[in-house]
Amino acid sequence: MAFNYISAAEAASLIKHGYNVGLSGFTPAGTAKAVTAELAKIAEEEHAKGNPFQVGIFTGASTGDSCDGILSRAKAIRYRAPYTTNKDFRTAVNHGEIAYNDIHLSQMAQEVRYGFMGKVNVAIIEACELTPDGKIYLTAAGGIAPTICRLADQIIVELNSAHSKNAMGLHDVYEPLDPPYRREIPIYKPSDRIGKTYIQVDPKKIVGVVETNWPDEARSFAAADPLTDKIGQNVADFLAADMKRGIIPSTFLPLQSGVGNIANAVLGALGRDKTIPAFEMYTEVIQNSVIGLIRDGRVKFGSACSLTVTNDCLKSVYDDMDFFRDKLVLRQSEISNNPEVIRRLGVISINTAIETDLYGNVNSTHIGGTKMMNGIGGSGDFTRNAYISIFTCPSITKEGKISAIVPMVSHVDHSEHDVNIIVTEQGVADLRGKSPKERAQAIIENCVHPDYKNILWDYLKLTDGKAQTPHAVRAALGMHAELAKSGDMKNIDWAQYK
Ligand code: 0RQ
Repeated sequence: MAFNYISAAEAASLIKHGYNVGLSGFTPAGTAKAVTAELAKIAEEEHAKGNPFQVGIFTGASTGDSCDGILSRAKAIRYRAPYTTNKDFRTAVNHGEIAYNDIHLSQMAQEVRYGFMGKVNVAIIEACELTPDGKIYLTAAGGIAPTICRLADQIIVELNSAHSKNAMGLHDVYEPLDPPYRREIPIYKPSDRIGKTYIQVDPKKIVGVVETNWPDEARSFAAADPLTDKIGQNVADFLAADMKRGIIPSTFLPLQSGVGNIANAVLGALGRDKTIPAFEMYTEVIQNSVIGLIRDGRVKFGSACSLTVTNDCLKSVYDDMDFFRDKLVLRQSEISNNPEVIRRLGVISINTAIETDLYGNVNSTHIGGTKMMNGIGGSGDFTRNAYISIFTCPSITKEGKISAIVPMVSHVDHSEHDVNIIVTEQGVADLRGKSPKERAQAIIENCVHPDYKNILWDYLKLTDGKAQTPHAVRAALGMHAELAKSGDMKNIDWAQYK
């Protein structure tokens, strides 16, 4: 079939106020970019005329500035799920301007299919190739693309020449059936392929093809510093010791690692530690560090939802596809983050906390209990189902005025029932097999910054010390209240709670 080649502005004009728009991509990788940038202009024009213009945006994870940034600045987003990292979007959410539904990334596609979020009117899919019979070849991410293609009334394809056609073959496209017909997802090792390399759509649904040359908007991360290096080394030493005592099999287990500077440092340390054998990744995001480890032979295989790498790094992968083809696969987020598969494979998860409490509850999303940072992302998918779930964070932040370890977290994303290990630059608290009181001791002794150790021991003295989970309920958020009052948690005086 001959497609209708149109400009990004023409494509954007097909999107009406009140529509729900589904986008390809996962993180800025593979996200459609050109049409949303034009959509922001339409929203601004309509707002200038006094007309309402807002849409719902459904994606795999976060996007780049061309979606969440530009659209939130244009006040064009009514509803958004499941995850974002954009600063302007965050400001808008925390001013109550956007309805943000922050959910586990593995659940996004199925919740759209189940109808929890309303209809998908338009899907915008970034592709490196499109065939006349409706085969769409994705670029650097799987996301929720097959689901939104199937459910949307109309599909717009952004054919982006900034992505090499060498991305063809990288993907494993598989959409599970919904209950009561769902079967097991037949992945028994990270490298198993169970689907097709493309999305098949009815070509008649493709209402426009927009040719672009727009590189991915993935940011690069800061180089490791002594603090992130120490956290990374603590994780590597812990895993090496667990393998030595037979808890982790000698062949090792697949790893999941979150995004960011700490995640990069952890992977760097694991790569350098030759007591850990070459390993596989069953993860959601592959960052630059993993590409380096694949080249070095330290990572044998990477299964992920996206290649969230710098553009130089992405080009180097596309240019060397003969080497990478049997070492990488990109899946949809409901497969890369699937609880059934994560538990079957025995994935070891490593994610970053904003704060943790004395009993092992973790806050990954809310500053001070109310302000959204990014969202839970995939951290819950992996933590709950991991063979060993690890959280890392610096023991203090903001020049020591904030302790990352507090009596009670101000918001819970991962509960004490799911969190196995906490790692700071101070050391490692192994919470496995421990009662809450034993966990509190391990966390204060091993992970808390020296400036806060006595403060937390003194908090425990306010409790009766006997209950299953000792708390002095009025004082439990006292360190947060002190931060709000004086700007420094260290100023807490527990006497006021006696
Ligand atoms: O503030 O930006 O002003 O410097 O939070 O903290 O230490 O730079 O760490 O960038 O790795 O982010 C948990 C937010 C950590 C992230 C979180 C302040 C701190 C700093 C950022 P500044 P860092 P990171 C994979 C899995 C949830 C989703 C997830 C995240 C800023 O890792 O969003 O895991 N995770 N997904 O100063 C006040 C505290 C604070 C604090 C840190 N206790 N109080 N501010 N900060 N702790 C990805 C996907 O799912 C796709």
